[in-house]
Amino acid sequence: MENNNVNTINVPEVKYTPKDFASDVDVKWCPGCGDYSILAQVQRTSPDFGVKKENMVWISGIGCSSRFPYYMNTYGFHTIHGRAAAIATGVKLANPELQVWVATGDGDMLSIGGNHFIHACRKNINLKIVMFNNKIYGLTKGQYSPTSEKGKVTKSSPYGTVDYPFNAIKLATGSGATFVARTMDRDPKHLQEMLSRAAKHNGLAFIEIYQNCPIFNDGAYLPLTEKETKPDNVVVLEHGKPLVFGANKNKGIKLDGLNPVIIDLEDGKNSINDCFVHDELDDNPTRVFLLARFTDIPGFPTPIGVFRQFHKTPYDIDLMNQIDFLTEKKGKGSYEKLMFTENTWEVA
Ligand SMILES: Cc1ncc(C[n+]2csc(CCOP(=O)(O)OP(=O)(O)O)c2C)c(N)n1
Ligand code: SF4
Repeated sequence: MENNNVNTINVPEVKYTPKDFASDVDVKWCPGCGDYSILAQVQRTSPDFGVKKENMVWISGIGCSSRFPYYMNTYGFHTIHGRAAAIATGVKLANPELQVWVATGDGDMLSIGGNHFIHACRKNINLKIVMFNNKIYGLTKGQYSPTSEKGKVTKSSPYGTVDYPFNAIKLATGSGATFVARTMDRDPKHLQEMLSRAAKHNGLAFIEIYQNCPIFNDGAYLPLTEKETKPDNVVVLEHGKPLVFGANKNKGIKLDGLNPVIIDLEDGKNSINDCFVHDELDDNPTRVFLLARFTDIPGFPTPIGVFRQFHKTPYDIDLMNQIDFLTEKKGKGSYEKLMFTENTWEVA
C-alpha cells in the first residue's frame, strides 16, 4: 500500500560537464607534453562514462604520467612505482561498484609493474588501464624503457640498448586482456572514442596511448602524427572494414598466407576486395598478433583502434558470486575463528 505520509523530493539528475572532472591542482608537466592532451580528452569524455563522479577512481604508480590522479576531480590514489594494477585490483574487489581507472607509464606498467599487469589481464579484473607510452622514463630524466627501440641511445644506454622492446598490444593480448586498443595523444577524437569504448567494456580494458615526451624523447611518433606523413604511416582499425590507408586511400593490406602484404589499390591488379577485413570480435587472437606485428615490419603502417574485444566474466563478478554462494551455504565467516583454529601454534 502507498505510504502517503512520506515526503519525496525530486532531485534532478546531475549532468556533468568536463569541468566537473578538473581538479584545482596546478598541472606540473613540461610545456608541450602529450600528457596534457590525454588529460583533456579524459575530462571531456568522463561525463559520458555512465558513472557518478563519486564512483570513479583513478589509481596510478610513479612517473610523470602517474601524476594524473591529482588533476582529476574524482577519488584517486598516487601509489608506488609499478604497483598501480595491484592496488587498483584491491580497490575494485573491496568496492565492486566503483569504476576503476589506472593511469600509468610504459616504465611503470611494463618494467617494475609487468608482473601485476599480466596477471590483471589474465584474471580479467574489471579495470581500465590507460598506458601513456612515450618509450622512455620521463620522470627520472630519460633512461630507456621496455618499449624503447633496440639501439636507442639514452643516458642509461650511451652506446645504444641491446634489449628487444615489448610490443604492448601483443603482451596484453597474450595475457588475456578482453579489450585491447591503441591510440595517440595527437589524435584527440580517436583518443576520446577509445576512452568511451573502454569505459563501456565489462572486463579489463587496456589502451596504449602513444605520447610524446618533448624533453627526453621528442618526435618518437612524428611520422604518425604529422598531417603530411600520417596517412601513409597509420592504418585505422574499424570493425568490419578493410585495411586501407594512404593519402587517397590508395593502399591496402592483404594476407599472403599468414604474412601481411601492402598492395597498391590503383595499379589495376588489386582491389579493395583483396584487403584484410578487420574483425575486432574474432575469438581467435591470431588476428591481433598479425596486426600488432605491423610495427615490427619496416614500411608498414601502425594500426590504431580497437584490436580486439570479447566477453569473459570479470574476476570481481565470479568472486562476489562465490562469496555469496558460500555465505548462504556455510553462514557468515568469523575472522576470530579463522585466525585461531587448530592450525595455529605458539612458538615457545
Ligand atoms: C621502487 C622504485 N624504483 C624506481 C623508481 C624510480 N622511478 C620513478 S618513475 C620511474 C619510471 C617512469 O617512467 P614511466 O613509467 O614510463 O613514466 P613517465 O615518467 O615516462 O610518464 C622510475 C624508474 C621508483 N620511484 N621506485
Ligand atoms: S619529462 Fe616528458 S613525460 Fe615528463 S612531463 Fe616532461 S615532457 Fe612530459
